[in-house]
Amino acid sequence: MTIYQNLIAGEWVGSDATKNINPSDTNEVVGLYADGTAEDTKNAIAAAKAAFPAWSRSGIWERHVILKKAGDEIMARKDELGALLAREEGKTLPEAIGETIRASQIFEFFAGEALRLAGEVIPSVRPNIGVEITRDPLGVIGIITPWNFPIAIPAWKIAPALCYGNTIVFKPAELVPACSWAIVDILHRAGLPKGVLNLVMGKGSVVGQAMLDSPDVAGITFTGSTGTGRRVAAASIEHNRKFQLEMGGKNPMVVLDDADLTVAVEAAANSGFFSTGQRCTASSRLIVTEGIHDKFVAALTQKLETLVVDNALKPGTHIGPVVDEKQLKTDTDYIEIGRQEGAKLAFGGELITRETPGFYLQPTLFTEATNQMRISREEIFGPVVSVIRVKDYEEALATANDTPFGLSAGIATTSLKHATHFKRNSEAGMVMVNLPTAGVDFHVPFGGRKGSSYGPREQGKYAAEFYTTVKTAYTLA
Ligand code: UN1
Repeated sequence: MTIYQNLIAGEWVGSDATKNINPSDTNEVVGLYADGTAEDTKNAIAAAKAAFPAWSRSGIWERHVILKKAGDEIMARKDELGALLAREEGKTLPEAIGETIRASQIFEFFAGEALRLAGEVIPSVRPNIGVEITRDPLGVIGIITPWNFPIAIPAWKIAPALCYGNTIVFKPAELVPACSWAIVDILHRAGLPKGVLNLVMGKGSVVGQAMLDSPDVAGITFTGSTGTGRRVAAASIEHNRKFQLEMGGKNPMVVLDDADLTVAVEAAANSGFFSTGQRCTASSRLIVTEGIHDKFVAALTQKLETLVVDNALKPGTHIGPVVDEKQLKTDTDYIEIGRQEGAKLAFGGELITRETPGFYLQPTLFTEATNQMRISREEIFGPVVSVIRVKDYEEALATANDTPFGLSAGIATTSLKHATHFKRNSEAGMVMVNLPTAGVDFHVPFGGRKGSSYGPREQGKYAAEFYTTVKTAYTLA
């Protein structure tokens, strides 16, 4: 079997490899992907550092052309790359193709942004002096991405990093190297100069650690677990390095008595269970007022009965497998915890077998949960959702905000008053009215508050906040 290698200083290197396994069919090896070492990582950082002066001064047209070519090729290959994504991560083929399209759109967006770089010219408070405010790139950016969005998250970190003139050392999640390899191959062939984008696949404890330890990495952008995020933060402060973290969520969706029941059930089913609940924007707490509670639970349960859990590539599958055995164990452990805490298992909770051996779990719904239970406070990252009954809107809002996280929050209501109040008072970075908490646009800011995020927002033109540093220049005229 071919080994998909790391790209360091414009050369494909590496002979030791790890198997990339399909979670829908664990007999299938998606491919062999290089296992980078600390030495590889150091070489990649050195290459990125050497490539920075020229790339940071490259013309914006060159950046535009390369980003645009990448966006176009990803779109042209959306079905093939989508299938690869579904095979390595386990989300359904339509979801995977949708994510691939999103990655393409992100490259197209930043291809455009490259042509719109601008600064400000401001008169000084002193006579005969002009002030210019510009944005400089940071330098070498370390990119560390999670397994749940194998193509979109790499795209939304790589595209702005390049657009604003940075060079990159990129470490994708060990579970999903295939889409990352494909993006890097596309950008390499699109004409990126040597060393501008380096790919080091491998273990977090080896490759990630070498990135954290390097004084030559000027910024790290990380999406993943809260624990690793804290390590990135501590190591980055040590090196006076800029860092951006996107971590967990325990996103609430409030359902009020006046909600349109169909809208509420669709939004809850989508954000709780699609992508197997493996999204940091998933709603895992459904906070439902008394008057609609029983009707809502009955309708949601009915909906869950119709959802097909099966091989991600099979037409008709709504929910693919859990990503791997470790995550499956976390999910089933939490289901046990929920039972012991006294929540009522209203649907699911069981492992299922399908034609192909994989990590299949029923969508699982707990009712009669409280907001203090561990299943309501800790991020599970699986298809496990709890329903919390509340008296009225005020209690719903307070419960929604009573969480260590603050990424996304939703409300299902037909009341303008409550929708408006919720948008103003929700302590989350993103608020959704009559929409799922997950599934965001690619051209507007993404990020959260409290324990969910740290540093500037990602995506859209707000991405410049992280990927550049501001310079103020004074000139005596
Ligand atoms: C989405 O909900 O469309 O890891 C995106 C995650 C997020 C991305 C969610 N960073 O789930």
